[in-house]
Amino acid sequence: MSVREYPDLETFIGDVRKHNPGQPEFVQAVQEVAEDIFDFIADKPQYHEYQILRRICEPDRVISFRVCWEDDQGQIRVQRGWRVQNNNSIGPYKGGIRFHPTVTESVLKFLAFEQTFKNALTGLPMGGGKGGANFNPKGKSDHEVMRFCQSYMTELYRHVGADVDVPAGDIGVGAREIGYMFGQYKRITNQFTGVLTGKGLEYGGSLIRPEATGYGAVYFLQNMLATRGTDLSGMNAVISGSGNVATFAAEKVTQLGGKVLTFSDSQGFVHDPDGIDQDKIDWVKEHKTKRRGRIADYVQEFKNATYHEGKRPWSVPCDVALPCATQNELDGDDARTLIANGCIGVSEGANMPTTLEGVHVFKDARILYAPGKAANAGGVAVSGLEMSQNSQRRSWKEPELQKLLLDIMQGIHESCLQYGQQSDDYVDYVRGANIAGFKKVADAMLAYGVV
Ligand code: NDP
Ligand code: 2IT
Repeated sequence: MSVREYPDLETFIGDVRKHNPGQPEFVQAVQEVAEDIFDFIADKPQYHEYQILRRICEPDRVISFRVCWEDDQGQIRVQRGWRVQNNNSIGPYKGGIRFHPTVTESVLKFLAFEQTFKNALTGLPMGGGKGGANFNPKGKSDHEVMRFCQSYMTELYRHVGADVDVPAGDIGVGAREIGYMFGQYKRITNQFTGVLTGKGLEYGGSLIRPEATGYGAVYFLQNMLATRGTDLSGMNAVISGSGNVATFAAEKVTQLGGKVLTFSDSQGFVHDPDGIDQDKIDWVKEHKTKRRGRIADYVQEFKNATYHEGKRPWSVPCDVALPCATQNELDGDDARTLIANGCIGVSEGANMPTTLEGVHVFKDARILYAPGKAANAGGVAVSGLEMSQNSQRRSWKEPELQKLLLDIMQGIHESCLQYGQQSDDYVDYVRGANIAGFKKVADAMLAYGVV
């Protein structure tokens, strides 16, 4: 028997594509990882013998179910819900829940796959999972969202648990939705356990969880800039999105002396040449998160700003960019535009916001480029700390948590340096993150034999 699973990367990806028809996002995420792993395992027969790469690209299970709910007009609505339990080799499945009309099995499989490596990078004992539904919370009343969340959890509860699978928030799922889902879980099971993270502080949530993803992405950027002897102070930053991750990333950039120039949503982007300071960020948080408005309204409030309907912010000249909205929101042309305009660092708050072509453009240009699985791991890391606090039945203090977040982001940066340093001294953070994450999960899989 040959110890090589596949003769080359193309054959392997072709096989993944064949086995996952109509799932382009999943195939894309696998390809991005496999490009580095193929090379890394070339001289390591144990990984081939146990078919680790092939096995790691097959979720442990994909659960899909019907979610029925009643809208305010008394109409019965039907949505599809999922939970993808990708890999629990190093801990219980862990990862967010996304409610968005664009959610498909492919999107959730790519997210659960990415989550597996990301969670490994944090150094905490968490496997990878992701869930969601093709439900659009926009324009829905609180009661409609509540009924949907309750219905979703009425099926999900049998598949999750504090030591089994611990969901959290993602696009369209914030504190409100987590509250409704936790309430329903508690009601059905009569158990108060750490089955979800991102909870309210009154019922087992952790301090700094809301801030953690955005802050963490900026800490990672600071770590990258430090390798070139510079920092954020005085730098112009372009940020996409205007939700949880984008607004807290903007807050940290501002605190560290940078100037934020843009926010976006699914309709377009705003450019504020005066800079989006803390007061303006607070306005965006209130407007987008609490009142669920459109970013376009920003220009009514702040008159020097301009709104660009249907466009993304990457053409605005900047020193650093933080894509914090969604997958594939930055393509090869956007990457070339950023570089031509002088951008030296990109830190991904979102999951897979850059297309494969964009990733190669960044790497070829030798700029500082951190993939989401490294840069946005701060959120799930603090989720992991929330799990620890729930198990201990204690709440840790903010300074302690702030320090842990800083340390974890620095640790991930070091792992990327360890596996991503190239002969010309360039750090390939994609390669570093892929190999460091893969190695940990793969070695645990080897220890278990064929299961
Ligand atoms: P939110 O729901 O708070 O915000 C999402 C933002 O992205 C909104 O501005 C939204 O605009 C925009 N957006 C959503 N879908 C699209 C789309 N198809 N095209 C353009 N813009 C879009 O989500 P989060 O801030 O939590 O998540 C943002 C990204 O960060 C996601 O990729 C998520 O997976 C990732 N992430 C989140 C973590 C967390 O802890 N929350 C942790 C790690 C990663 P609109 O209002 O118009 O929908
Ligand atoms: O993509 C992500 O890492 C998240 N949405 C957060 C997951 C979590 O379990 O906190």
